[in-house]
Amino acid sequence: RAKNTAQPQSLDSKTIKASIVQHLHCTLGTDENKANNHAWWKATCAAVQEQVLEGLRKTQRAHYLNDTRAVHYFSAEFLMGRLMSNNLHNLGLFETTDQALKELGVSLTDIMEEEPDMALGNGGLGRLAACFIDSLATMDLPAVGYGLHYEHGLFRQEIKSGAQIERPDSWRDYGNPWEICRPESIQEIPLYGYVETKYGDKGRIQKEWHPGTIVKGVPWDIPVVGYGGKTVNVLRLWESQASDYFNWDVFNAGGYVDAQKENVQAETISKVLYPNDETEAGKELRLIQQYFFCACSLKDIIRRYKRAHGDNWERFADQVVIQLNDTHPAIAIPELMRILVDRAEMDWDSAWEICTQTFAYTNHTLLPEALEKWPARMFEKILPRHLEIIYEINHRFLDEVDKVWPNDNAIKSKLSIIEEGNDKMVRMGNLSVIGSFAVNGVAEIHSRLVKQNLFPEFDQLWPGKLTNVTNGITPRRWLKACNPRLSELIDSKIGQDWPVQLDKLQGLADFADDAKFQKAFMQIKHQNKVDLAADIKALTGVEVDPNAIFDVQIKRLHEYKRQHLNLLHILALYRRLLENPGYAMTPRVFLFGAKAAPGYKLAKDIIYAINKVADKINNDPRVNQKLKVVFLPNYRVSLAEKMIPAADVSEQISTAGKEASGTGNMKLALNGALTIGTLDGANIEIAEEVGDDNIYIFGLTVEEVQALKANGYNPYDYYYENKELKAILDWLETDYFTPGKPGALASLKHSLLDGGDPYLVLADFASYSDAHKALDSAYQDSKGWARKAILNTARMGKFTSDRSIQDYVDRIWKLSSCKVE
Ligand code: 26R
Repeated sequence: RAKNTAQPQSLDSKTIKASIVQHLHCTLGTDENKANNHAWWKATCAAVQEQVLEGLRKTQRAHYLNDTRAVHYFSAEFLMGRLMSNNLHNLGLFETTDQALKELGVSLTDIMEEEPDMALGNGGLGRLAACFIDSLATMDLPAVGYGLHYEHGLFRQEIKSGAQIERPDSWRDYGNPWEICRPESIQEIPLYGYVETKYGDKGRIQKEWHPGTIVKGVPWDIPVVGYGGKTVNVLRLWESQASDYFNWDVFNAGGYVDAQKENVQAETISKVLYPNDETEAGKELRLIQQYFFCACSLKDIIRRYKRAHGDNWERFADQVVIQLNDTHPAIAIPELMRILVDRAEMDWDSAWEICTQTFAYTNHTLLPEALEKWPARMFEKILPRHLEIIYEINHRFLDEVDKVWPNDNAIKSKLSIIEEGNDKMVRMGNLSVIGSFAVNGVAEIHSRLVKQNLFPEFDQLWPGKLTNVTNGITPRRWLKACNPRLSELIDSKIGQDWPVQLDKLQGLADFADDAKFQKAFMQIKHQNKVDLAADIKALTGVEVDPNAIFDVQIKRLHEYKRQHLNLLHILALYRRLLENPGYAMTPRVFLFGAKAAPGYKLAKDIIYAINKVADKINNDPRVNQKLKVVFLPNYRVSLAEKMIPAADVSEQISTAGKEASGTGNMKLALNGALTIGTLDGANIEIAEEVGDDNIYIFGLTVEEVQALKANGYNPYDYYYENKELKAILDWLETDYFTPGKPGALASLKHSLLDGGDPYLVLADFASYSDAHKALDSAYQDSKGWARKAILNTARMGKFTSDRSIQDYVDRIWKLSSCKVE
């Protein structure tokens, strides 16, 4: 487990106060009397940023002087959320700044609400990247995050008459105080065009790519402050701009207006984050985005390497490791080959040796529709030289395959980077496995399935290359910063170093049966629920009782995550209450937060159904003392930070085998919520840690899912056999929830019956309902529940992202830490 003794440093409140006021005057051009919360927020950011930049300078100097090996985390997404609270906590300046602002008559909590979320990611994969760079800095590891500087992050969700509407997210409209533009590190990136074959001396064939256009990559650096404030790494995000150089001719020919058209095209590249989660769309612009940020980042890495090592490539793989966050940056593999072979004129084998010692790849999903494939023809148009290189990589690889499985064409076509057919496709997963020295899944079960189902032959070909690194979350953001009440209670019992030694939470287990501690723990939960209830009222107008069980499902909307299973169970409770007003149940508030991909019809239908059912139930006086349903719009990191500390129950109910890991499951359990979940992803490891008495597991296992599907699953069997289930599904076809619009919720029923219920919602319904009954009666025993909740918090040590990062360091990256100062 990670060893880290970082302790926050301190600075006095007078100094901070002076700095904030100074920035209010000289950076914001306003004063204490005129400033609104937004101005106070910006002035405070500027004051904090001074400390951050001091750390950044020292860190960069230390890394340079020590010529450190570094990890480069390539990711199309970084879901950073807000940075103010995080930076203050990591610098150890939270209390002092709170005090300084109080003396100025300003509330820190209020001004923190001014900060827009940096929503440069879709969900799990993007947030994982953000937790990882926090841990890397905290553990004093040399690391750079590389990604795209999207002008618009994930869309803002509004709910109009129950339906999702997407609005653009403009997080930088009023400036981002944390980022620094680095024009001195601009890169130029070629695209399109054709390849010329030349015959050089000694008969050597030289390839020259004549690009059709060139775009400029402008780097923006976001400092990443480690806990304790010593190491400050950077997240470098690339923005696309038109290259002046390329527009020169058009411009001189009097084409000022045409030149502006070129600008628009170039600037489109980093304009917007694709909002698809787990469904590949094969859009040209997305491939260009991927190449653009990988090419910029590689040039940046090579420039830095050459500054220390000149033209000698021998030490490149000793100094540089690149982690590919899914296949989105896999194009970096042929790009590095192109640089080495075409530009550095290295022989193929030496270049390939360097490549395959540099890259490592993380797989985040097994869903077939999420596995990236690009039409070879599209590839040829945008990146003609890269397609040639991929063919060459593939040719040499298939020769190796032939040595192991002679003349086996079936295996060759399965392992080939190219999927043959009318429209040839480039399989980015295969390219990633072939071009990397390590491949990992993100939870034990997921990694087992990667080996057994996704890449079994690769596992045979290269034993040991496929491995597991279970995901984690940063306890700084997901406990210390978001749940200050609980953090203080924990400090008082086990000391203050748990944020960097999360195993120490085990010490809380000693108090799991202590009546006083139970009371304090549950009172904090109650206070957090009171706060959330106020937010719910303000955001939706719905009143909820903090004495009810707060049951939370927060994650992207997807059939495999089964928000509709949750909804069917809510309908069952509603029906039971209508049929039997005395039906024994603890009052319950079901809370949802979820964005649907804009093109995912059924996901949007599920959001609509949740909202319509919520409307009906919340306004039905026969049940609304016992049952409430709330869909909180625009789920995002900053909303998660409010919901998680207030949750009693965590819904982790994906079909077994489909959720690679999940990380929300870890955040909720860490904050004392009990999981109701399937044996899927990291739920399995959470159950191992907390113990069977402290989690509600239900449903089919991976093996049972496979068996049921193999035997021919028929959802109608469950429909006709379970009267309650039938009544609920039929209810959806009436106009009970959508007066005057019968059938408005029917698509849900149809997907579960005629649609074949691909995620086995009906098969798991009865077991899910039973688990909820067990959970409800457990809640009746308040001491018993308090004990379970405390043990959840106490036993989450394994899931700190510091442990994940230590696993990567030991097993994949082989990095050493570098102390700053
Ligand atoms: C190809 C494109 C459309 C696309 C595919 C998949 C875009 C985005 C994704 C998101 C996937 C890769 C993702 O976020 N996966 C999640 O990764 C988390 C971190 O490892 C896991 O916890 C979670 O289980 C998994 O769904």
